[in-house]
Amino acid sequence: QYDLFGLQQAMAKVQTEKRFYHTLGVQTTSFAMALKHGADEEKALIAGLLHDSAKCLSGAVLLSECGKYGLPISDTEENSPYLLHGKLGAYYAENKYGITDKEIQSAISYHTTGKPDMSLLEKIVFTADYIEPSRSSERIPNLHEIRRLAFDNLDFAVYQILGNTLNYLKKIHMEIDSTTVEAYEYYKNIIR
Ligand code: DGI
Ligand code: FE
Ligand code: FE
Ligand code: FE
Repeated sequence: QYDLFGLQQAMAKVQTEKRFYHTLGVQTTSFAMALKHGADEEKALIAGLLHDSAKCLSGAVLLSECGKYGLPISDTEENSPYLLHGKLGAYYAENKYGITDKEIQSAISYHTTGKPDMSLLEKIVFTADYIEPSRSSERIPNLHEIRRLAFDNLDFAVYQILGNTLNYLKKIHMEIDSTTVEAYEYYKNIIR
């Protein structure tokens, strides 16, 4: 149904080598997680492959592209334009790469901040992005545990990732998107 090889070649063209390597890792990890959790593995594969299609753009270009296509830009996104690469990536998935599926688009759109009550596909892409093989346990001390949780207790994995992310952002004094906080609070409340 999807032209996997064509889409891979398209990503290789718009990404650095390192980013493309990460992309292939997220693609395969999303696929494996879909098999484990009973999600549509084809959708997981395509969402993983396209999730960072707008990642290799400068902040200025992200802002101008979102402006051009009428995508909403929050104050936090204005201050940290890289947050827009999910939303713009979802737009590109539909309009550059012909992916009309709304579930795939949404998984791409929310892969950076997460959100409360994510769909299974959204949780898979959000988590696969964090645990794919090229992520380093030197930078993420509990990576091994999260990799196991990704297959055994997905909601708990999502909770751990959001907790790590918030701690990291606080440590480096970055502005935190309200969606990231809402997602964390939501998963904190449902894991027990
Ligand atoms: O694009 P990737 O690097 O593969 O991964 P990603 O899209 O999940 O982006 C990860 C970065 O996003 C990481 O440095 C943390 C950051 N991030 C997540 N939530 C927020 C955030 N940055 C800001 N400023 N605010 C947030 O709420
Ligand atoms: Fe990303
Ligand atoms: Fe992520
Ligand atoms: Fe990514």
